[in-house]
Amino acid sequence: MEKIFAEVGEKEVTEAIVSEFSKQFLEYIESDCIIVGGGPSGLIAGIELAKDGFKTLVIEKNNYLGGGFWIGGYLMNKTTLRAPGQEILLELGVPCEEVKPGLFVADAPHCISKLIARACDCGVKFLQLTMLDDLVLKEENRVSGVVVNWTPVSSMPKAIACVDPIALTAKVTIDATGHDASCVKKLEERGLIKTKGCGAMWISASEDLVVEHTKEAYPGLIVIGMATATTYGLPRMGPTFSAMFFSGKKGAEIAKEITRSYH
Ligand code: 48H
Repeated sequence: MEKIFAEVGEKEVTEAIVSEFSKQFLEYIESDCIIVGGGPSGLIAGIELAKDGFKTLVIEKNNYLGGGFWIGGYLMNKTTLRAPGQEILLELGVPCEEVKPGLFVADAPHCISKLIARACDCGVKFLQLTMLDDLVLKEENRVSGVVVNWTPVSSMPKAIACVDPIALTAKVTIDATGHDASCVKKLEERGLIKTKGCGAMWISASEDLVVEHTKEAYPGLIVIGMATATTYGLPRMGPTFSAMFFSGKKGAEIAKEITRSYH
């Protein structure tokens, strides 16, 4: 039989995966920025940082990237954006339709797949199935990275899963974990910050407030996206996503400043 595919076997395939993964993992033990959460806000922040040459790692607890952006609302996969969010879709090459003045609709799978592809093109690296377990807190209570474990470890009985997590360091960390605000909650557990919880839905107020409150919530930790609403008690916006984009972009600019002045 004439063979179509290259003469490569089991050993070489396993070797390729282990050596390339290890090489990247070693390189990213120390990053400029670690983004926890690979939803829309985290991906946009990653794009903005990586395209300007900042070494950026996204930690995502699920296998898939994209967070809550695969779907619009109520299991319907049309997403909405209020102007000027459509400008970002245009930059990404995602078609959208203006259904009412200032209200745009697009296919959610198209939006998220383009966002993921753009993040990869810009050089963002990812660790999937990796869960935030804790923060690295040093230098007089400054967040200096994250402590992570494989997601499956958290769903195994303690008796057989006594697996210690490991630390990854960064000049700046971004909490992009959506409603969970997982990084900020780790500070709250230690009495270092007090979260207010996400408020009720109020679309016209919510998105501006989320962008306005996107900031360094604690030295070394920036909060973006829905994690901002959870942290500061802001109203929710439901299935509309422009604030996730603009908050991600603002968070990236703050991260660049912090990284540049880091020593
Ligand atoms: C690793 C984690 C951990 C952890 C969570 O939920 P997301 O899509 O978050 P945003 O802020 O980028 O976008 C929010 C948007 O999707 C949304 O929910 C809106 C607009 N809601 C409005 C409303 O009214 O409800 O993505 C967060 C990502 C997910 O992929 C999680 O799996 C991941 O973070 N994540 N990753 N370690 N501890 N916690």
